[in-house]
Amino acid sequence: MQFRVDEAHEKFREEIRAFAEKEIKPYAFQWDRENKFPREMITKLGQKGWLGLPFPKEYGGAGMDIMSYAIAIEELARCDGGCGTIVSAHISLGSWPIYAFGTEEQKKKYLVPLAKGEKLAAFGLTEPNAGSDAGGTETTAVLEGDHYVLNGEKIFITNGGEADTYVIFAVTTPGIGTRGISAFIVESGWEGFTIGDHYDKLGIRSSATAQLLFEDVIVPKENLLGKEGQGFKIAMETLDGGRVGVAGQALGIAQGAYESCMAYAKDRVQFGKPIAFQEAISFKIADMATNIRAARMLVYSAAEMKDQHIPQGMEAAMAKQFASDTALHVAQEAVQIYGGNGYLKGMDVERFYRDAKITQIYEGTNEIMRVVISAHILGKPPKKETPILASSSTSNVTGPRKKIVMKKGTAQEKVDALVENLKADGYDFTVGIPADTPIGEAERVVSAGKGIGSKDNMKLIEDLAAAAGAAIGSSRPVAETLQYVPIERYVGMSGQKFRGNLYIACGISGAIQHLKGIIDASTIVAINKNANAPIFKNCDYGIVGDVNEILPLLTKALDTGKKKPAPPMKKIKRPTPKKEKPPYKIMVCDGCGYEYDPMKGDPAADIPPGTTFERLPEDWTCPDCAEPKSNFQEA
Ligand code: COS
Repeated sequence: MQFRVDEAHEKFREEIRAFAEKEIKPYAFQWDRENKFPREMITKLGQKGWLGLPFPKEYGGAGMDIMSYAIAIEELARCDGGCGTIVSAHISLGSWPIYAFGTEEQKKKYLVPLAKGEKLAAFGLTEPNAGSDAGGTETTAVLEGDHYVLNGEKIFITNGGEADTYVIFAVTTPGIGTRGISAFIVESGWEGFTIGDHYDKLGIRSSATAQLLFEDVIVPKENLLGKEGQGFKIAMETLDGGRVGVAGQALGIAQGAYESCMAYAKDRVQFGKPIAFQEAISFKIADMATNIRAARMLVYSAAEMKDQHIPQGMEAAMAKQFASDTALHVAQEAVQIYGGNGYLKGMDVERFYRDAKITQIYEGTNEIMRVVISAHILGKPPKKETPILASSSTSNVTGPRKKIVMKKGTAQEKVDALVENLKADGYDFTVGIPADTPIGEAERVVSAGKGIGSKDNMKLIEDLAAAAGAAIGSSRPVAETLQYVPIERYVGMSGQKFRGNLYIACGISGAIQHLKGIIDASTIVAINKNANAPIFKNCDYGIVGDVNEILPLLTKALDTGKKKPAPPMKKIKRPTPKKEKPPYKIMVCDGCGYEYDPMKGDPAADIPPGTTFERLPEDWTCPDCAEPKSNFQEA
């Protein structure tokens, strides 16, 4: 294995370190505290050409190597982990796949402004049901003539809401697993593409992370990146390369924390000498330095391999895993060396400690890194031959649900249909519970999300709760940020869990953190004007409509005057899950009974795995008896 960092690289380090010391370090505390995206600093980085650092000059880049890129991310993160994240996601995740897989037209149109720093990029792979198991993608792109129609949701997207260009992964051929996923270039501002929740994070708070929502977004055919079905490989190869960036970021965080605590340890005197010279501390420093050096070797050697076009998937995973573990350990020890001072807000080691944690989690958890590394060493574990059904529309966070969503008809018709269904399920609206019943004990809850709008509209929730005989709940932002209800009324993963029968979610989009709090509800009703809101995939009954219009009608329909006290709660039974049918047709040869398997294709006839029956060439014949394609019947 070769390894070198030459003078030119060290000169470049000096340059970018000087930039980070001047443009990042003084502001990092404020950006962290205010969760503020450093737009001005990013513009300056772009003007220096560093947002296109590893791309060729002909595409607007700086034409530098991957080693310089790793050094750049390290130096930015040495002052602020979040800034490392922004740039690494822009270069490695958002821009690189366009460079590596884009057509000449796509590169000219999208890569050039990204590399010049005129635009910012993001990468949309993760979904509620597709995190480490990226093959579980549920976002769909359906080809209709000269365009695809994109529908779905992406979560935890770095640069989400700040970026202009997004590389998005979606299923184009359902039912065939990873081979049915394709990649697309999507622009911000396209109709139906909206930014959902911005996350309030533990660390890397200067970087923006948001949810992306796609509702019937028209994506021109020419924005398909690579070929149809190539998306998973594009994602995997992008992540393989991108891990050099995260590893560099982790290394920078470790370096920053190390330098800071060393300076403190030399200055702080206890028992008559600087604590740096107390053995307990000097040994910590020795261990930190050793681990940082080992991490640096791993990061730079993976970068060098990439520069020399040597496959580096395993080495990048090793670098990411080791450097991120080092970052967290070093930052933790740095806080320890600072003692009580290190526990205070405003101390850089406190921020480094929080920033470090994410590097063990994102762009592939360290557990996945070990899967990648061991698969390189041992080969892939054997897989079952059964077709992988893409976790289709039936999979959701809240378990099996009826998903009867009323989109058409007048508001009154939708409300009438909902009330009829609820009564048929056994709900008695002549009885009720007090509005302030603790969420964990309530049989029914009417809950408000951000979609409720202004505080005055809480009257709509109060009226509906009274008419439905329910307690009042809310999503987290409504209780915590907007403070429309007391904090103990907030339902969700980190709030109160609803275990009763009926949950009516009003203006709640259905972030996974909220849905985890209502998993045990017998019946979930969703009312939201965004037909694509994730809550609809997680509800039994849904009304697509404006809360201002629907809630008064529903209140009127459920109002039975003064409620009798509800009897002790009896749990209403939930629907049982339906058996999943393969999402493709099962086609069988009339002549010999051979069943065509899209997961296998027909290698002898050069038909690749992942080809559905419909896409087989018309002159294709049965591999067993040579009957023509037209003699196949649906089983
Ligand atoms: N480069 C190129 N192709 C790859 C690849 C890689 N690194 N890893 C897998 N592939 C290909 C395989 O060769 C296989 O191709 P064929 O269908 O032609 O055989 C296909 O992709 C599916 O591979 P596999 O069956 O190994 O996929 P799995 O679903 O088992 O996933 C892991 C493998 C776990 C490695 C993958 O899902 C992964 O990396 N997950 C983490 C995702 C991640 O980092 N998420 C973080 C959010 S994004 S910021």
